[in-house]
Amino acid sequence: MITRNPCIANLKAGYLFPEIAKRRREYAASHPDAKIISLGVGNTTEPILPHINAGLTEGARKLGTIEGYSGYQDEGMAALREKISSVFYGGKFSIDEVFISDGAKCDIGRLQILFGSNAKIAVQDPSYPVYVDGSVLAGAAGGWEGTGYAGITYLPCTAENNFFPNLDLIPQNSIVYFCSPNNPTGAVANRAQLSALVETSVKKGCIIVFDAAYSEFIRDPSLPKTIYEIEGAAQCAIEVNSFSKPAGFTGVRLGWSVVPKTLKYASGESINADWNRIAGTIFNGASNVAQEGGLAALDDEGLKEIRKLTDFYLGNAKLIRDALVSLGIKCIGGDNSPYIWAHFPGRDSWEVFAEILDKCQVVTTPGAGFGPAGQSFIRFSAFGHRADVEEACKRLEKKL
Ligand code: PL4
Repeated sequence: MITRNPCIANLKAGYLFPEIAKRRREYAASHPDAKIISLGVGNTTEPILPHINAGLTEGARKLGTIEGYSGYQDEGMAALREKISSVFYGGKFSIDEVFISDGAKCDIGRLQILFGSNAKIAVQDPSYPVYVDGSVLAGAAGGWEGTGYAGITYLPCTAENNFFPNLDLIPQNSIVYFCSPNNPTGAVANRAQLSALVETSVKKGCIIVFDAAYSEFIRDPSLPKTIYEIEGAAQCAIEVNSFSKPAGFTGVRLGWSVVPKTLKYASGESINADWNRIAGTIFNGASNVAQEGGLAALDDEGLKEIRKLTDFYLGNAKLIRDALVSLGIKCIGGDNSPYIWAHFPGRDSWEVFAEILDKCQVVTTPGAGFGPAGQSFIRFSAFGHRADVEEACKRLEKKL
């Protein structure tokens, strides 16, 4: 018989989001009359807006015609790669530095294969669980050690440091996962902070994996929407991004990664060339239909729809944050991000999760699920229908 992959055995718990779904199901089973509202998983709820949807429909129609049919498009449509470079990066990157993906999470997994089991990892704590769990699966954990993984350095992001980590903790020659606007805290790093991150990474020989999946929620014009607004970033950063949240493509599946040709290993070899090799070997490209939708999302009309959709979710975020603040609960996030990070000092976050579910029939996400520094926090997601969010806020105000 084959033996179990020890990397899987190294995982310390199940994946967070299925665990939330399981607890919701268990609660529903024992409370059949409860009208449960989810402010838990960050899953989009609103229909794709008409212009972008027409792009998807047109993509499907074209596939049924001899002149419009297309098959494999491994690295993605050239037109979409060009459009991404021009819309998000001022045309700074050539199309062979922009790789179309089936979503940011999928590319993060492939990046973990790229960097392999010898990589030293640094993550913001708390952070999107895929950075740690995926690294463990790729063998980068280096074994289990007490409350953490040897080989993975947690960078605490707490109220005391304004949710921006102490960069001195970043190990030399490591892969640094950094997410801004942040999931789960909702904090957005400012220009000075990102400049310090880039400077530190260059000095220490690190590569930043910058997750900008929520960049379209930024409303404060002084806040960088991409790491490449920072000088020197093309020497030390890969950026992953996604159409999931801004265009409602969580189910459609479309994203991209930027891997500049200026990125090098210690040996001087090209990271871009290796990424091309990985992508070409274990990925067969994003759906052509999704890519046509992505093209529509990035023209003038599509960008207006992205603004409208993200404004809608930010409206939800304001309602949730106002409701929590009215209860005297300290919160951050929700202004340039769809997540609100609420503090329940001295409390266990799974216990608070259970209390909110029990008293309000509202599903949230316990902060401890995102890392040790998430203890005593709850993440509220602003993805939901407006009527559900309003009802959830009423229940929180009345019953919490
Ligand atoms: C539940 C920082 C959500 N099943 O859709 P993708 O793959 O382009 O993007 C996923 C993603 C990437 N980067 C960040 C994210 O927060 C997310 C989505 N996170 C959440 O509630 O934290 C959805 C989670 C989904 C999952 O496991 O990703």
